[in-house]
Formats: sequence, C-alpha cells, structure tokens
Amino acid sequence: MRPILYLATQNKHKVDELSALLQDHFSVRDLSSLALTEEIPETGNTLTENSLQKARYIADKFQVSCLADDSGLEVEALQGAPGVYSARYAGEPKNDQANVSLLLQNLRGFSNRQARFVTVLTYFNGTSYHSFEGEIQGTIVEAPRGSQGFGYDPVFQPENEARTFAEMTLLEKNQIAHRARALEKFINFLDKS
Ligand code: ITT
Repeated sequence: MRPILYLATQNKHKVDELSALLQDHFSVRDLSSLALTEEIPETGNTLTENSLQKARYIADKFQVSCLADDSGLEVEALQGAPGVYSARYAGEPKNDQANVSLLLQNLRGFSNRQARFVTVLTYFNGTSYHSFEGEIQGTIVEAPRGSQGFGYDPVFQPENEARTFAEMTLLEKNQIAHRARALEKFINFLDKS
C-alpha cells in the first residue's frame, strides 16, 4: 500500500501538478480533509525558509507526513524580483492577474527579459525535514499568452520553447518545469532511502 502524503499547500494548481507526478509513490491528499481555517504563514526571507515553514506548520498542527512547496519567479533586469515575494508582488490579497500586470509594467522598456522559476519542496517524513530545489530558465514575453496553468505562466516562456507555460498542457509543463525538477530530486531521494 502506498503511504499517505499531505500536500502542504493551499494552491489548487500546485496540488494538480504535484499529484500528477506523485501518484505512483504516494496516496496523495490535499488539505481539504484537515480542519485548517487559516492561511499557512510564510514569513521567511528565502524560498527555502518559507518551504520549511509551511511543512513544519502542517506537520506540527496535524502530525502528518507532508510536502510543502514555495516557488518564485526571479527576473534578471529587476534584480531577482519578485522572487520570494512572487505571490504578493502587487500587494494583498494575492492576485495572479495583478501580479502579471505589474511585472509587465515594471519590465516595460527593458530588452533583457531573462528570468528563472524556482521551486523548493520540503518533505517531512514523520521524523526529519528534507528540501529539494528545481529551476528553469526562460524569458518574460511582452504580453500574456495562453489560458492553462496559473500565476505567471502566461508570461513565462521556458528556454528552447516557442510557447509560454500557459500554452502547454499540465503534462507538457510537468515534463520540464521547476516544480517537476524539484520533484525528480525528491523521488531520487526516496528511491535511495
Ligand atoms: P501556497 O503558499 O499555499 O503553496 P501560493 O500560491 O501562495 O500557495 P507561493 O507562496 O509559492 O504559493 O507563491 C508563488 C507565487 O508564484 C504565486 O503567485 C504563484 O501563483 C506563482 N507561481 C508558483 N508556481 C508557479 C508556476 O509553476 N507557474 C506560474 N506561477 C507560479
């Protein structure tokens, strides 16, 4: 029987992407079966700190094995912004469209559109915490394209691709993206331990 793994995220799109990649290894659960009413806090200064904080929060509160995800988009011409502040780039409450609009506005006039997406996954196995990082390089396009995915997907075009992430299916994105690359490291770790 596959062990149960809770996904310590309140982002439904992350649940979809992670579940598709984890189904052979775990019986994956989202947080809907746990009595969580508040937002999971993320007050760290780095993706790694936030990822660990989210995993700890769910593990401490519910005593379950879990996997947390903190991700960010780092844009070269903006000195790495929005980075760890990607979710709230345009302020509270979190809003994907407002974040994308602000990003395009702040990049207006820049010829350097180089960016990278990074995910840090943190796994709690019942006794210890383990983090795994994945990244993908790409560029920020001039105007949003595509209707799939979420967040910054309509403006992020991965390297060696003519489409943005939002023009790809979930399966196509999952073959190359930052989250999938972090997850591959996690699976390798599981296979070795
Ligand atoms: P949880 O904290 O509950 O996991 P969140 O949406 O707040 O969910 P993050 O703190 O990791 O997640 O925020 C990252 C931001 O970057 C957020 O605005 C996302 O929409 C965006 N983002 C994360 N992964 C992405 C991806 O694969 N494609 C596009 N945008 C993404």
